Amino acid sequence: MTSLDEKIQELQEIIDNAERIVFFTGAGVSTDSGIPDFRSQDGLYHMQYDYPPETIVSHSFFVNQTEEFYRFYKDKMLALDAEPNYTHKLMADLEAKGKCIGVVTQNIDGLHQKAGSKKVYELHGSVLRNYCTKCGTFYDAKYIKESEGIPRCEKCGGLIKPDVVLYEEGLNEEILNGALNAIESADVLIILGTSLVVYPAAGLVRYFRGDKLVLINRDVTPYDSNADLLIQASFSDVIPKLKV
Ligand code: CNA
Repeated sequence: MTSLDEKIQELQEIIDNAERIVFFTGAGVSTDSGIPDFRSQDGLYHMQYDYPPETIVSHSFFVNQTEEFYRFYKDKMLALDAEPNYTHKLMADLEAKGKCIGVVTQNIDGLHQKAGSKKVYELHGSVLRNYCTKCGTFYDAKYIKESEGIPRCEKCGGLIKPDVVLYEEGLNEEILNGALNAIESADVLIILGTSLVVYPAAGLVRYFRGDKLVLINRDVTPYDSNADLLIQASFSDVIPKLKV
């Protein structure tokens, strides 16, 4: 049985020898920044609401129960004070060093960019961008957070919608293609902090054709047996030990 230290050493060697790393991330990379994920023990699925989170962050719920949607969304998904942690920073540092060619993320919190990552493919959009559904006027996340009840456009009174891909909505094709190209041209794919059960996003990892598939996650995922290196641990026990 390989110890955690040996696995971290192996990961360090993979990173040192890599030329085109792509990271594929999920909500787990932001839990150390204080943003709850969906499926962990402390995640949003284990908290008690009138509806499951999956139902609330769906297109039909947004349309039919807009006030309830925004109550949950502002309370649980808009963490404007959150700061990037060591996991976001590792990816940004590897990009600055020319070793990372992109971060494909399911996250909507903007923390990869805040950490300094430039090539970020946000499969599910971002809470930082919001648009009036009538006239298209842009609003920042602070405007949404500070609005009373349902946020409305100052210009035309239209309903404002976050630029976030809700359940039942399709992914942006340009972003999807960019993410696919990055994954296909990577020599190392490092998957972090995702349960890999939300499709079509999770299916993208199947397009990897490179040398090493690394999976770091606290809980089991359906892709564990595909990994060349599987590290089942908390990021706090792994990432700070790596050198860029
Ligand atoms: P998920 O299904 O909640 O899975 C998260 C995974 O991360 C779990 O398997 C955990 O084991 C693992 N994990 C959590 N914390 C740690 C840690 N500290 N160390 C190691 N592993 C950890 O989340 P997914 O991203 O897979 O699900 C996709 C959804 C969640 C996307 O549509 C996101 O938009 C959505 N989401 C995003 C955010 C965000 O942007 N920060 C927050 C909550 C939900």
